[in-house]
Amino acid sequence: MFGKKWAALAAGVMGVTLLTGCGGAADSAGGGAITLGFSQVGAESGWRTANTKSIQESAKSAGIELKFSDAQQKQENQITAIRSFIQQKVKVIAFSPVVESGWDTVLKEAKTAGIPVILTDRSVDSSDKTLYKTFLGSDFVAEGKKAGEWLVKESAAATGDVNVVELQGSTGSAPANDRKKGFADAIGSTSKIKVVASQTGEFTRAKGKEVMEAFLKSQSKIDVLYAHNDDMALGAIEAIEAAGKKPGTDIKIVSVDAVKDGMQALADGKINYIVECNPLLGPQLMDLVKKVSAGEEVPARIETQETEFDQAKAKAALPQRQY
Ligand code: GYE
Repeated sequence: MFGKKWAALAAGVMGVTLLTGCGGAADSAGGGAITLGFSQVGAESGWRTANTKSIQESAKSAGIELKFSDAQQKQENQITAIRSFIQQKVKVIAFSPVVESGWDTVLKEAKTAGIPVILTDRSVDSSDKTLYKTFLGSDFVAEGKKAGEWLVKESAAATGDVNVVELQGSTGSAPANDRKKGFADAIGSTSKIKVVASQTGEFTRAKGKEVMEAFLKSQSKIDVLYAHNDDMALGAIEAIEAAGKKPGTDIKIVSVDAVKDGMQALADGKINYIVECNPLLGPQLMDLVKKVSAGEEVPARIETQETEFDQAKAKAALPQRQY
């Protein structure tokens, strides 16, 4: 009953074998898996770990051959990785830029080599928009604004000054620049809300803890901590507790990301509000890689869908949280 089908299938397989057997050059130029060179920022946070996993898993299920490189927070490592991808003649290059500035030269090299570039998660400040095909990621200004708007509401009844300390992300990165700006814009018209200290915590727990310890020593009154990501907030919580204060009560905390550990601290009452930033960009990225390598047009900007969490919403969402 299946005889004919099997015969046809076998012939097909043989055909493919024959084609690949005598057409090596044609194979590497056209057929075969798409190769994607991806340069990641590093492994600084829970967000980043979830992002890396999403990219690796979705490349696998999309049948895309992934060349993954970890820049360990250094722009020069990313530039080296991109140059090596160009040399290896990958089909598409994607990367999440550590900082916003200084990309024009290497992006021009990719363009000259005819390799399309996709920016994921973070953008660059190049004025020449033809240097990359699209930018897939969040609106970080909007995230900072949501954090600020929450604080304005939260402080509505306050009669005196509301003193805020800010833990910024990695210096020069798009999320640090934009989350600072969005927050400042939102609290701008409320003069009682004052950012009394602002310093980088490099998006890590260890640095968040260290800088918060310094804030607690140098500031006589801290009402609120605004952390540009959950990991820094989690480090700061340790510092606050070690100083004999109650995070979430004595010092209110608002952060960005909504990774599992952050959501747990929110559900436990140690954080007060989290603005979500979605790291699961892999499936959308692989879709774009396929389109771009087929020469199809793609939108210049693709924004991630996100929400916000208060303590009750975090409790409800935690059991299904993937990362
Ligand atoms: O919020 C932070 C990570 O670029 C959106 O980088 C990303 C940020 C994220 O280290 O946790």
